[in-house]
Amino acid sequence: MATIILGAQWGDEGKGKLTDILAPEAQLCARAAGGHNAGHSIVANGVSYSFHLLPSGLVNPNCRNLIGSAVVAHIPSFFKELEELEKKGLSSVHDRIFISDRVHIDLDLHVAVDGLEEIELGDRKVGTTGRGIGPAYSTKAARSGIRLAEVFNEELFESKLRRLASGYQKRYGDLLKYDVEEEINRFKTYRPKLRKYTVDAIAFMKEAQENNTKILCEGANALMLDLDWGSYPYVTSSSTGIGGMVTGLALDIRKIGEVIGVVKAYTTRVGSGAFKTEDLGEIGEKFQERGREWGTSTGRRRRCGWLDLVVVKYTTDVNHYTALNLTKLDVLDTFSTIKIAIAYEDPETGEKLDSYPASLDVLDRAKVIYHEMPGWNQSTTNVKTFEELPKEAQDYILYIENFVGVKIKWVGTGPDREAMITRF
Ligand code: 2SA
Ligand code: MG
Repeated sequence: MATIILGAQWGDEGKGKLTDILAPEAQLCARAAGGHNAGHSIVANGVSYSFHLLPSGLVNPNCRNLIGSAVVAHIPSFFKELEELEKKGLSSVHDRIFISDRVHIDLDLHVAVDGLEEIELGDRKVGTTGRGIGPAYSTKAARSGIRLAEVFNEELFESKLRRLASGYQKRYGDLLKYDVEEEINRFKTYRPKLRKYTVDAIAFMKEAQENNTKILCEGANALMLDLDWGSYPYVTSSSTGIGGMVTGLALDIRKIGEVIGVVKAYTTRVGSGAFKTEDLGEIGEKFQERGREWGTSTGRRRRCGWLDLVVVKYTTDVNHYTALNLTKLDVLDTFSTIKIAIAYEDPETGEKLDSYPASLDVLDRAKVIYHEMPGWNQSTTNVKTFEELPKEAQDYILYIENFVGVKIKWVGTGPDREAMITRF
């Protein structure tokens, strides 16, 4: 059976913590898409581990881990992350990580191009993580990308890489700070080391699913950053929703169990793009400080604002969650009034928009309609049962559940692993 964890906003909802809680039961933990742009930290046995490209099931010594076929893998980061986990004392990481031979390589060339593309966009820049993700997926879509399987054919790899590099060189000239021979040489060292981890992910997943392995599919980024469904063009370049999971891992849809949407009790976003409930004043600052809202991969300060249920409902309609995990409830502990966005309205006609609009113009113009609720003004940190929560906090949870139409199974009440209410 597969349990799927997905981000229901713009990322950093706290997917890592739920993954960590569910990981002890999992025999296999898999990433389907994205690359080392993802980021979360997990605290286990007093040690803090950072994950970017690797699946976080590595913290569980009994869990095998797969980097699925729709991931773009930056090989130096793969080795560096493994090394760091090993240094922190995680056992047998090298024997428990597998990588699909179909992943596309996120090259240092792509990393260099990422920065140049952002400069070219000027004030329309996406605010990427600078990890080469967009260029790597563009190369893949243009059908000139390099798959891991091809890395093992030295001649083919080198000729494809030289061709790619010369294409970008023509476009960017001296602006491109990149030496193709250096990258080719680096791969001479990686090539023999990579063999051991490389698998045919179809056979790997088929075996796992036929044997009823407990699989945890770890979402990266979030649906509002999805290439098809997100707030395009301010998105990442992969499929971050349920569809991307099925495609990236060749999941047997009859063996999908829970699809969990992770929702932060307020909203954050890093990078550019519309954010209707963003608060640039005191409230946003309070979320930022109380919620420790800094990017785990790039250290960027996250933009903050009230919970937007138009967004959460929209991602629910795409991802079809069977349960929700509401996270960081305790960050709201000190507000006397709490606001929730429940609709967008056309300011001229006063008409309610049906859903999150596809057009940036419509989105920009839209007026946000808020529902106000009384805050609870007391600490909920480390509360472990729903009944122990103040009445106003219970009402907040029930309001969200009712609005979205999906049960909130878990509620996060603090950074500790134990600070989680499991309702049923
Ligand atoms: P990219 O680099 O091409 O994927 O960037 C495109 C957009 O996607 C956003 N994005 C993210 N948003 C939130 N968290 C992400 N991961 C790291 C984290 C980010 C960090 O967990 O903290 O450390 O800054 C992530 N990755 C991509 C990005 O901001 C662009 O808006
Ligand atoms: Mg993150």
